[in-house]
Amino acid sequence: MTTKTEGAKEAKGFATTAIHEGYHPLDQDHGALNPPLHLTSTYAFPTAEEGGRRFSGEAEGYIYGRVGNPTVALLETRMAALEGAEAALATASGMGAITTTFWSLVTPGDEVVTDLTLYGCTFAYLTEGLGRFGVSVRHVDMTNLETVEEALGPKTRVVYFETPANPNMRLIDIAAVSALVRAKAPDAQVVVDNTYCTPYLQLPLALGADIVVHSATKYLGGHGDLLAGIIAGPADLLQTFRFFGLKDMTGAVISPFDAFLVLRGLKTLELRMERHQATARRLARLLEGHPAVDRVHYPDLDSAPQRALARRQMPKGCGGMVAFELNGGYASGVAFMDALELVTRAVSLGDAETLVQHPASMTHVTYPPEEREAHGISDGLVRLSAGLETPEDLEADILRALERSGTPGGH
Ligand code: 7XF
Repeated sequence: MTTKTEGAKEAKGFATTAIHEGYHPLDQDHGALNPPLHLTSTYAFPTAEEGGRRFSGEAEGYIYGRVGNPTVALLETRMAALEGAEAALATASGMGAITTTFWSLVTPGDEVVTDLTLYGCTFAYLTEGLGRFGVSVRHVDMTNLETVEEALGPKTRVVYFETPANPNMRLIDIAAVSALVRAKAPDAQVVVDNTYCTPYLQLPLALGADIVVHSATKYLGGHGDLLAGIIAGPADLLQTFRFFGLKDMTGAVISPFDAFLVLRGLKTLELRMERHQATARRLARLLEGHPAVDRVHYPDLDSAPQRALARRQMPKGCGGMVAFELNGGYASGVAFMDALELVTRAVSLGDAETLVQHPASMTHVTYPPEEREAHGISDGLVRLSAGLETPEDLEADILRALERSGTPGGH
């Protein structure tokens, strides 16, 4: 009989890892195909002395749900394998992953260097949150390496960015920025939010980054039924994140049930990402060719300014997100959204349902209005998360909405 430990020597393909890593049914008492869901907040110690030894770190074993759970541990093992990381830590949400990372790393006087465009709550946390505790944040155009170099210094502790960025799809060169940080600010950690791509499309650690964070609420979960986050990186750092950042600073602990659902989502991640991005590419081309549309942001289009970087950094494709601006700006954007019948008006992304939202008034409303444009979030920008529906039905809905919205050129 082959057990998981004997069979797991050579590196496996992405989907095999996403389905099998860390669990073998025949290693369990009942041979259950699916990993068990351990709904427990605490664990019995065989003796008082053993309990003490676990607390002091002399003995291995579960102590309490805020520091570990077997179902959550399997998700962490699987995500570490998929990201090519030594270790991973699951959290209650993407914001839980981001805040746990920062609270573990920074102290007053430290500096954070970040890109101009970030998810709205990440922006709010860095500026309103960390700023109150003596950590300064420098927003620079990270598509320009000279600007990044100028911003780095002896106080830089974290270099943080999303690529593709939410919501405007700008790309940051992970390898180039990581090499620059190694040379100019060796004490800094490069942290990449890999939510838009997932490890199926992009592996930041292999390109030189130190840590990856995710909103697992999105593609990793994949069904719009949970909130979760992931951090992946070096084992020693992640140990601190678990026993200080997560345990003492944020308490942003994932529910074992949500960890179970993310594990289920991972089984179909490769299939779903292929379908999401095939549809996104198709919709991006449809929009680009439509007279009512002013600009489409999708890095795989022939016209995309960062196409060469996209090919290098995301060789399997650019994912399922598309952003665009209609000729009539904000008014046309909302009229278009209201005219949609199949595509759902909702924030979030990576679900089976195609979702559309208006960043300036929704996900990125946390930016001061006068600064939003400078951060690449125009008032007319509409963001679409391509779902898994029949692509022809989505195309028909979008074309109909463009016609009905009275957008200039929409007839
Ligand atoms: O705490 P969450 O699981 O919602 O994740 C926060 C988060 C972190 N990084 C990126 C790139 C994200 O997009 C998100 C969440 N974004 C959603 C959105 O843009 O629609 C949140 C809805 S307000």
